[in-house]
Amino acid sequence: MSIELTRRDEFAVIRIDRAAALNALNYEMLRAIGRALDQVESSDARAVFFIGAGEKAFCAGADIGELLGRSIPDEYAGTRLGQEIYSRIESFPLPSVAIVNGYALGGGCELALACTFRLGTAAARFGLPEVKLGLVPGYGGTQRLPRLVGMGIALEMLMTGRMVPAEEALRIGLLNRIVEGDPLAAAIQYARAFSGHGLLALRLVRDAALRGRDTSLREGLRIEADLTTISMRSDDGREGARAFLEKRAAIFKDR
Ligand code: DAK
Repeated sequence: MSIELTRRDEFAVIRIDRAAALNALNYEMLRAIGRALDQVESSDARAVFFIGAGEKAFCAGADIGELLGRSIPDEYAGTRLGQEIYSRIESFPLPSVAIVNGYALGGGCELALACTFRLGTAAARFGLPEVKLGLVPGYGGTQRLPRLVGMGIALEMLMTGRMVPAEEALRIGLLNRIVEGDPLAAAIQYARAFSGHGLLALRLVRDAALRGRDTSLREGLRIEADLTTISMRSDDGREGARAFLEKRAAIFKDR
C-alpha cells in the first residue's frame, strides 16, 4: 500500500509509503490521497497530518518515470489532478499539518505548501527542482510559494532549484517550527494548540486569511465581514460567548 491512512488519538495520519523511491508520488498515489481525504472527511478527526515513510524523505516529488511519453491532454489532466487534490487539502474542512521528515521536493514541496501548517525535522529539505528537469512545477508551486515566502525568495528557489535546509526554511516562513524527537508525537503536541477549537471557526478563520490573500484589502475586509457574521450566527459562536459569560469552558459542536 503506498498511501496509508491511520489514526493517532484525535488526528488522521496520511503516510506516503514508498520509501524505496523516496516517497515519489505517481498518479495512482495522488488518487489514493483523494480517497483517504474522503474517509477523513467523514470521520471525527480534528486535523489531518501528512508524513513520509522512512527516515529520508517526506516526498521527493512527482514520479519522474511517469512524466515521460504522455500526450499533451494527459499531461494537462495529470497536472489538474495534482492541483485539485492539493487545493482540496488547502480548503479541507480540517486543518492539515505536513510533517516534513526529510526531502520535500517538487510535488512533495507543493504538498507541504498546500497544508495549513508545516513542521520539519532537522533533516527537512525543501526545493522546487523542476527547472533542472526542464519543467515548471505543476502542482501549485509557482503560485503558493511566492504567496508564502515572498516573490524574491520564491523566484530564487524556483529558478535555481536549490534545496533549502530546515533552519533557513524556518527563517523564511516555509516552516512553522523545527521539531525534535518523534515527529508524529511532536505534531500531536503542536496540533493540540488548535484542535480543541471548533472546526467551523478554524475553517472560517483560515479561509478568510487565504481568500483575502488573493484579493485587495477592501475585498478581503468584505470576505472577513461575511465569515465573521457566519461565525456569530453559528451554534459555536453563541456557545463561545455564553460559556465566557457563564465562566465555564465552551463545548463546541463544529457548527
Ligand atoms: N521520482 C521517481 N523516483 C525517484 C524520485 C522521483 N521524484 N526521487 C527519487 N527517486 C528514486 C531514485 O530513482 C532511486 O531509485 P533506485 O535507483 O534506487 O531504484 C531512489 O528513489 C533513491 O534515490 P537516490 O538514489 O537518487 O537517492 P540520493 O540520496 O542519492 O538522492 C535526491 C536523493 C532526493 C537528491 C534524489 O533522489 C533526487 O534528486 N530526486 C529527484 C528529485 C526531483 O527532481 N523531484 C522533483 C520531481 S519533478 C507535471 C506534473 C508534475 C510536475 C510537473 C509537471 N505535469 C503533469 C505536466 C512536478 C514534477 C516534479 O515533482
